Amino acid sequence: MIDWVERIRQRDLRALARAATAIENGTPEGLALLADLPAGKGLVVGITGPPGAGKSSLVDALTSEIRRRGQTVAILAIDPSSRRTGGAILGDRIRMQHHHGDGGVFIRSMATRGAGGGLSQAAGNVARLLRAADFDFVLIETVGVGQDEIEIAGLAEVTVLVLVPGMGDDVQAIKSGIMEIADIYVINKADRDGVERVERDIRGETEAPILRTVAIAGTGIPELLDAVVTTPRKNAFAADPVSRAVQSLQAALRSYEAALGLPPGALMVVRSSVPDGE
Ligand SMILES: Nc1nc2c(ncn2[C@@H]2O[C@H](COP(=O)(O)OP(=O)(O)OP(=O)(O)O)[C@@H](O)[C@H]2O)c(=O)[nH]1
Ligand SMILES: [Mg+2]
Repeated sequence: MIDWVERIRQRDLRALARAATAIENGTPEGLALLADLPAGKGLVVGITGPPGAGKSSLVDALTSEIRRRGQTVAILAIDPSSRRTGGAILGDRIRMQHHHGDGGVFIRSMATRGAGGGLSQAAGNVARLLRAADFDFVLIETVGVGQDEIEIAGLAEVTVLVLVPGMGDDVQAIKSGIMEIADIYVINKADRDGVERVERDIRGETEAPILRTVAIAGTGIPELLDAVVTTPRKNAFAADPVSRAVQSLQAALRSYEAALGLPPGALMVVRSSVPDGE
């Protein structure tokens, strides 16, 4: 396992893939590994927004720009389980394929599990793994449905909300939820009609930067990456952890959520140092 930590820190892509599976499945090896991982220093960026807004296309374009700048990136694409059969993950994989074979890019897809999305536990732990691997960036794509986008904001240090022209009243509809958690707004598909309208709607709700992109043409991507790196980081990964020995992680999380009214941020599973039998 020590050996694994070293390989992960060196961004050995095969070791990373195996470790991610172990962590996702919550195997004893996976949990033990989590306890041994360093924090890392890469910037964790959440990319969220409604289905089909162009999140994967943006992640793809950002990846190309990051590589152009000589930096490395890990991508975590998260899909609510209910959408998995829709082939979205497969679609993401195919789109990203031209980064395949590039040692500076690691791509991982996962479905959320369990009640309440389950995003925070498995995805949070895999995000920790990717961060420990010392990529310059960890990009996390999640679909803006239900609770997941709120949880992504707890996990990411910078959250990008992707919207598109023609959303009209939809901006009002999502206002109460995701609008509040965004550090940067992107109006993607800016090649379409209705950009001004949606920008006006957003402008009324926030002081955060609003950028326009055409992900499939690479337009606005350098500017978006500049905005991402200059946005003050939220301390999701640096925050003092609340720690407690528990019998059941799930039950403890529920009680924290109920008590604090907040979704959990990055989860750190620490191995018990109490010898067996005590
Ligand atoms: N015209 C136009 N089409 C775009 C742009 N960006 C993405 N698309 C197209 O929009 C569709 C959806 O793009 P994706 O990147 O898969 O969107 P997504 O938000 O990841 O979708 P889900 O993960 O399924 O929610 C694809 O057909 C893209 O080619 C853009 O800037 N302009
Ligand atoms: Mg996608």
